[in-house]
Formats: sequence, structure tokens, C-alpha cells
Amino acid sequence: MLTQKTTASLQRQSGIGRVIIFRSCVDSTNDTAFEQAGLSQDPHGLVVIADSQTRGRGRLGRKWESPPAGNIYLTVVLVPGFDHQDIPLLSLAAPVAAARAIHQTTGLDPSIKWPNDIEISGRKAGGILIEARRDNRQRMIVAAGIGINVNSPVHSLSRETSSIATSIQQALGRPVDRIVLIAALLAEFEKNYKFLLNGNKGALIESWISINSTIGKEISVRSGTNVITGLAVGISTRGELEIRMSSGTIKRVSGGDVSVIKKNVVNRTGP
Ligand code: BT5
Repeated sequence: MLTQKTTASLQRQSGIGRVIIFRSCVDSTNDTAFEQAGLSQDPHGLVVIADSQTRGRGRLGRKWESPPAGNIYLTVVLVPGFDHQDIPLLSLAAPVAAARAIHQTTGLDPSIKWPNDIEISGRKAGGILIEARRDNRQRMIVAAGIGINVNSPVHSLSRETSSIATSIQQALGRPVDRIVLIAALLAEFEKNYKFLLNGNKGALIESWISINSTIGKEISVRSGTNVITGLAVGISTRGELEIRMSSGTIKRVSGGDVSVIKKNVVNRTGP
């Protein structure tokens, strides 16, 4: 169960998880994280955890359904100690941390659909929302929001969402201790954050690639009214998805929604 007491046990000596704030219900953990960061002298590593959200959000103002008493809704506050150009790479670091933590605690093998959906057996089990703002002290504050469907029944989601979603309990056949999963998530997040801090983008990109389910597939990426179709061939050092079009040109996209057209296309880079 997530309570003030059980979440206090997640506190780490330094870095991510240095300060843990638990609320049973919030609008959005990202909003609470920005508020709390603004009040703190040293907000880096602060983590907000909630048992439910009334206005959980996804990218582009979409809704993140956040039923109580079973799932994970948390936000890690970062004051990036690296070049701000690399902030988009946090949207690779967060899903890698989530997927690794799920694997360590359950043995399941989640995959990441670009940019940052956590999927189990092709169904969405989690999502990431990275937001960055300058606060009134002109500090760059990043809120890395992570939602994972852990134990809440998938049928408690709307009909539309439950048709594409899954949960860890559904995939595993038994419930999972959220505290154990969050502890693994915070430790993994710290590791991946350090890759960026130490300028080791390559290691982060390699980890992301080893867990992803997008590269090597014929996909289309929709971003607003713009649709790009081609073979997903790689990730740039800025976290963009590289798509080879039928003309052979490589396009890089920094955001959007991926649909898979054809699976298991052989990834040939030559003519
Ligand atoms: C995401 O957006 O996947 C990012 C979700 C981030 C949620 C966390 S929870 C903690 C923190 N606080 C917040 O307020 N947000 C973050 P996107 O890729 O735009 O996907 C949104 C879409 O996912 C929706 O339009 C639905 O189709 C689907 N969806 C909504 N709720 C879901 C759920 N619980 N499980 C699976 N899919 C869901």
C-alpha cells in the first residue's frame, strides 16, 4: 500500500529520491512537483508520488487515466546538471528506467515504443511525460512524470483506453508491491541520469535501443497533421527517431505518435 509511511522508506541518501513527497490524491504529480520545486532551495532529486490523480495528463494535453489504489503515478524533479540541449534525452532515460525496474521486480520483458510508451505484449502499460520550465528563480526545472498500470484492474479504465492498455498484474497474474517497484525505478533512473551527466549519451541510447520495439519496423509517425512513413532505423544523439523514407532520405522526428505498418522488416542500411 502507498502511504506516507511506506513511501518514506523510499528516501535515498542523495540524488533522485533525496526527498519524497506522498499525496493520496493530486491533480497531476507533475503540477505538484513544479509547485514543490519552486519552494525548495535545492529541488534536484525531489520525487512526488500519488495514489491517484484527478487530472493526470499525457502528451499534447491528452488524459492519463489514474484510478486509485493500485498504480504508480510519480514525478522526478531534475535540475539538469548537463547541457540543456540534452533535456529531450530524458525522454529516453525515463522509459529505460521504468522498463528495467519492471523487469527486475517481475521478470516481465516490457518494451519501449518510441518515444516513451512502456508496452507489455504490445499493450500500453505505462507512459512518460517530460516537462521543462524555468521557475521564478530562473532555474531550469524538469518534471519527469511516470505513470505505470500496476495492480488496478484494466477494466477500471475507460472502454477506449482499456482496449489498448494492460497492467503488470494482468500480464503477471499476481499483484506487485508498488514500493519495491518504485525503489527499483528510482535507482535505475539515477543510473540513466548519470549517463547524461557524464556525457555518455551513447550508453543511454544503446540501452534504449536494446529495449525498444520500434526500430526495424515500417512505421508511420503522426505529428499534428504531418505524417511521415518509412523504416525506423535509429535514434539520433538528440533522441530523435530516424526514419528512412522510400526515397532513401533519412528524416528525423522529435515528437509524434507511432503506428506500426509492418513488423520485422530487415534493417538494411545499404542500397
Ligand atoms: C503518455 O502520454 O503516455 C504520458 C503519460 C504520463 C502519465 C504520468 S502519471 C504521473 C505524471 N503526472 C501526470 O499528470 N502525467 C504523468 P501519451 O503518449 O500522450 O498517451 C496518452 C494516451 O494514453 C491517452 O490518449 C490514452 O489513449 C492512453 N491512456 C490514458 N490513460 C492510460 C492508462 N492508464 N494506461 C494506458 N493507456 C492510457
